[in-house]
Amino acid sequence: MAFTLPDLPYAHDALAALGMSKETLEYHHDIHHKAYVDNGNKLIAGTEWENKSVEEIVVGTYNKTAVAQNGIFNNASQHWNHALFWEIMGPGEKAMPGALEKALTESFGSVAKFKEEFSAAGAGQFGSGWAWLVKDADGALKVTKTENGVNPLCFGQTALLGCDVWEHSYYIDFRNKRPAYLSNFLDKLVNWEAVAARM
Ligand code: MN3
Repeated sequence: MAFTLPDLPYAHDALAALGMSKETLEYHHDIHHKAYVDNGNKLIAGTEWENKSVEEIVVGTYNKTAVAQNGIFNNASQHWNHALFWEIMGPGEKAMPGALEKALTESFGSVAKFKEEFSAAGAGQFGSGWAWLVKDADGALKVTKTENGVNPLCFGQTALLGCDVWEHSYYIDFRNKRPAYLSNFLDKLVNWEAVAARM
């Protein structure tokens, strides 16, 4: 089915005091994410993917060698990634639900250790990509990183949290300081209620 650009779940200036400016969200949501939606729609028109869900398209076109499938994958996957990214940030209360705190402590030793591991994954992704907190098929929580638009659906994992580490996500607000962007993301931007709801 045709992709649709979701509205941001908050105003464009709602995260400015937390380190993600109105200008970043105007470029990132209104221009970058919209381009993935528009290009994806052009590429799936008239193909076998036209009436499939975005999840089916991501899984079905991942790692295929045909150039046309690659283009569809990149745009579909980035559309899915960004829809998740907007959802797991927010301007409101940032308390972490107890169930999530317990799960992170069990898997990583502490919430602080989880944050360290997540930041290291994002900072260590060479070039464009994403850092993730995922739930594996066996229920274990893990930190991963992926290149370009690849996402956890490709590996049968449930994405609980994703952070865009493409330069367009942080260059306006943090210039080249990706580690500072990542720690700000974890400490100020993540809506942990939304992350817990994905468990
Ligand atoms: Mn992006």
